Amino acid sequence: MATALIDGQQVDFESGETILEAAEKVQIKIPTLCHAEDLSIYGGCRICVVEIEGERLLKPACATKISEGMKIKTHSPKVREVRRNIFELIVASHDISCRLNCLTCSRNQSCELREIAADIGANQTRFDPIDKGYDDDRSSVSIVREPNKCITCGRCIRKCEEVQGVGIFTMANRGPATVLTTFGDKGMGNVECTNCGQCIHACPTGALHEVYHYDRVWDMLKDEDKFVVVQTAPAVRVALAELFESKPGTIVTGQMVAGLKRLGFDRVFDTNFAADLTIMEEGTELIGRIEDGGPFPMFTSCSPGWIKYIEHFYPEYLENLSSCKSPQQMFGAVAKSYYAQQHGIDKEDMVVVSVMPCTAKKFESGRGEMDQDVDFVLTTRELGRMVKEAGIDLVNLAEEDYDPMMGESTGAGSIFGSSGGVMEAALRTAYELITEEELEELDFEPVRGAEGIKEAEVEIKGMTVKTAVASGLSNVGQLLEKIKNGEEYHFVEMMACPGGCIGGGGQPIPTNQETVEERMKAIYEIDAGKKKRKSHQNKEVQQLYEDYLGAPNSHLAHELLHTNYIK
Ligand code: HC0
Repeated sequence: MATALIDGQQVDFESGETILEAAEKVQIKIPTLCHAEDLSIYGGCRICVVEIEGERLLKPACATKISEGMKIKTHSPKVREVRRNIFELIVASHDISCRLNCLTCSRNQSCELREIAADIGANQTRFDPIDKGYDDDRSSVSIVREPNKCITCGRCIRKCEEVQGVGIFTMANRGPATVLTTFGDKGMGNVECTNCGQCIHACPTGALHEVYHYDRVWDMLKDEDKFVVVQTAPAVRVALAELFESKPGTIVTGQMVAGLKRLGFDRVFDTNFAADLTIMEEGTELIGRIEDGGPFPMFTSCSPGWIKYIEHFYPEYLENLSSCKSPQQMFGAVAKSYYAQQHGIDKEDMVVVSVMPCTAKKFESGRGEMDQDVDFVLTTRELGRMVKEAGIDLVNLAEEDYDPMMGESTGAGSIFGSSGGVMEAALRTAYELITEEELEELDFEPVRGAEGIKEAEVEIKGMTVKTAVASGLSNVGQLLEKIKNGEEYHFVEMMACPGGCIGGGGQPIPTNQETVEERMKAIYEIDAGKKKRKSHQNKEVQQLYEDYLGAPNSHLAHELLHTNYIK
């Protein structure tokens, strides 16, 4: 082990470590901007410069390897002066209205520029801001890009390319005119964007954010002629509290239901109910394919970012997708038919709102295949804004229950929010339906956890069912390549976001490896705490089949709950 000195502290390091990594070990925080742990090193912004004894030029700590005997100063007068100058130049090239409109920016609570200003002791901005004068990119139904707020740190470019394997962004122009844009400047809605929203998590400022639906939802809530119902996705309840200063993984299911009732929703329902319904449909479809010999692998179809990915990059596999709509869409279809009919509500007067961890759900709800069954999609962040606007102290509310008929869920429905959850939920049900025996061990450990690709084999009635799970689109791409090269699976779960929906593009900022793991633990805690942990035990789902749909995969079920994505 080699040693060096950082601000007089001796630090031991392994070969290949950067100055930034070594400094962390001795509790020295060097400010960074273009650097992110899950991305490759760029070294472009220079905020992390440090002084190395014997070297004339300052070096970026994120991109410089530490070596034996180095003497490094992280906040010498020279370093502090240069950092402040760099910061002032970055701010000058940032949105001219930033200083005036900071309060209304989407990142007013989490802007990294503000954090850095505090970290480097910035106390002036001497340069006049440049008016870049770019138009906002509002071509996407999921994501807005505000180029004037972009500081060209390149984090969204690397996130989209390296983590998601897509790569819709590029830098254009040179010098102060440098701007981040989409290829050919076509706009995010006109390129191969999957709407996953991971770029929003990568962005340090408010240059990227979701298309807001919350003002429209406020309008609906005050319209007395509308019957407004809301559904909450599995992953929202384990993340929402982060917006109210609670730790990642704090479970606020009952408080969230109480908060939604206070906001004025006529009924508060659970997407987890629809997740159980999805398992009845998808499990039956899988059993059918096992009996009929394929087509294999059967791919899950609930992640809309994954659907867009396969449409753009692997259309030859579209027929392998399960024909099931996602739980969000199944919920909308059932609410506007079964629930409306049972309660004498005119479908035209019903407004279905979803609260999702996902920006791509906004795109999904408007797809031609979906009959406008979901009217508005709020991200977890947008729900947080509404709750704050209403002055509700969410985390301290007394817990309330979901409304009946579409509010019950099992542990299987709950785990949909985590990578591997749909697979595990489907296997619990498929096993019992095929064997007609009770499944003793419900936890399928090999498909749990945050790794990008997981595989498992399950014995069901003498047959080895081969499964795989991938989350994060570059992992999805890798698994598809493996399949293309001849690897055979029966059932494959694909989720666009790293870690599954709990890492979705609509979740609180920051969403990173640590927050994802805490949310994941909470999801399995919810499952373990449920009396019923298999979707086919859901009494309200059983009632829905008895009163309305008939049986899984029935004609009516197909009409309402299934679709096809065509090349
Ligand atoms: Fe899903 Fe999800 S995609 S798991 O199937 O993101 O249930 O629809 O709600 O949480 O959005 C279910 C659906 C969700 C989560 C979402 C995600």
